[in-house]
Amino acid sequence: MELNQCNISAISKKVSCPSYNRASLKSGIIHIGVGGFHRSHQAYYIHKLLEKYPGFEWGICGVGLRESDRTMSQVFEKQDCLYTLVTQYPDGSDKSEVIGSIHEFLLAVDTPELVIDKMGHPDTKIVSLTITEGGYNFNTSTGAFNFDNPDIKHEIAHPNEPKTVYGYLTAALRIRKSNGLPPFTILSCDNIQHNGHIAREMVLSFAKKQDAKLAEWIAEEVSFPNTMVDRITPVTTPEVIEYLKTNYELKDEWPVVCEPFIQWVVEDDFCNGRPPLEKVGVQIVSDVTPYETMKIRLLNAGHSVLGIPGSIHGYPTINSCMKDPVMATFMRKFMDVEVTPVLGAVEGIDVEKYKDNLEERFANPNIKDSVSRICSESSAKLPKFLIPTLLENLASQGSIKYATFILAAWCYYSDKGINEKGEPLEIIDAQKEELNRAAKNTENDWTSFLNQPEIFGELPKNGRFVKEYTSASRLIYEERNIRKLMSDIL
Ligand code: CS2
Repeated sequence: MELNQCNISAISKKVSCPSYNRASLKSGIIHIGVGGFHRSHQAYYIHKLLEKYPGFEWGICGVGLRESDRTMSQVFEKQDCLYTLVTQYPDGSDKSEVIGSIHEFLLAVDTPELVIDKMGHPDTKIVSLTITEGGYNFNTSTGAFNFDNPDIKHEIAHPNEPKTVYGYLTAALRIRKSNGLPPFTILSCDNIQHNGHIAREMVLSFAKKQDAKLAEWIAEEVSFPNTMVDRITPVTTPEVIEYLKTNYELKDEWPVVCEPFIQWVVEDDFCNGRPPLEKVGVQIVSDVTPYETMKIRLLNAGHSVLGIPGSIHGYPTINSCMKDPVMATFMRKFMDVEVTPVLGAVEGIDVEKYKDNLEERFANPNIKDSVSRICSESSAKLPKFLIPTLLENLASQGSIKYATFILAAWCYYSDKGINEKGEPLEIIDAQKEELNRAAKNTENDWTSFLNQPEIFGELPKNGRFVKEYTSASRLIYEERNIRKLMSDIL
């Protein structure tokens, strides 16, 4: 049975399907960057609202900005934007549901004017984003907007020919302003600290160059709430597609798998209304900072602390790393000894329980989150997720051995490109070449990898760190047994 709107009533009853009328949905939300995560998280919350409240009619119009979004567009075309979300429980059971909250999808490279019209339409109240760190177009070392990007240059000169998220947002806001419409909220759902502030800063830097009057209006009228998002969503594998076929006779070309845990913490700052998200478990708060710091430094850094040495040893997934008591204990010690002391208390959260819960989530045997996904874009992740913890421990004379070992292991990972079993590593990183170049000379100069100021900043000037790093690096290269070294550190 192919998944599409016509076939909904014929789909196996074991799979729940939308009970609401999708035809009457209006695109209250335009979402840019429809990947697995958006579909397991925000689209799921909106689906829940649509199920619960028949009068609620906000659908999501998905937008893909890049040529690489074409596959999603083609799949959605066939499937009427429907997809199956498979939640995998630790006990091996799962729940499969067809999600219907995304009701249209536009591929901007094919129909740029449709995307602008949609965003400029009175029904649009929110434009949300999961465009990854790279999509924000800031210089990682200075944090400033990157005006050297050729697409940005083009958009500044030709405001009616948008290419990036900035061109689209300003083109649509310009229309709204001149039509006397209220703006939309720009809702960043990326894993970046202060994601709303960053989105605001970047949009304003761009708009000021393009149209100063518009920039003023945006500064006054548009809200950019900060949000913290959380749900582990591994890359969809062919096995999942097969699983749906065999178990439910359902043909879905691009389902999504996720863990049962879900969290969304959002600041209550919406300039043009918002869905009653709190009714489906979203935490609406006045300041998201403590939640995001905790999440990024424990969950995301914890993931890297498993994923980097795990890759080197030859474990394929995070749950396989967690099965190894050496890796699991190393990760917990990192959280207890290095993160917790500098994190301090988080209001309303029992940090010990949060960490226990993380261990269970990471160990979920059915999630099979690949180490390559976790290690992807480490050059953007580690400076935000791990290095701040290290710097704070250096300042307070705290422990640095776990975090430092991970940085030295990352050098080895970037240098060798194979694991200790001799198998090739799948390295996904925009800085892959630079990382490899910096790492290559390690055996002549133990700290050569640290000569990347945009990643390590002032860290290489700290004698205590350099000493610890040098000894970790030497051991990793000379002994070639990452697991044994980790066990020695415990
Ligand atoms: C992972 C995240 O890629 C990573 O660094 O840690 O994708 C993680 O799975 C999510 O943030 C969980 O919410």
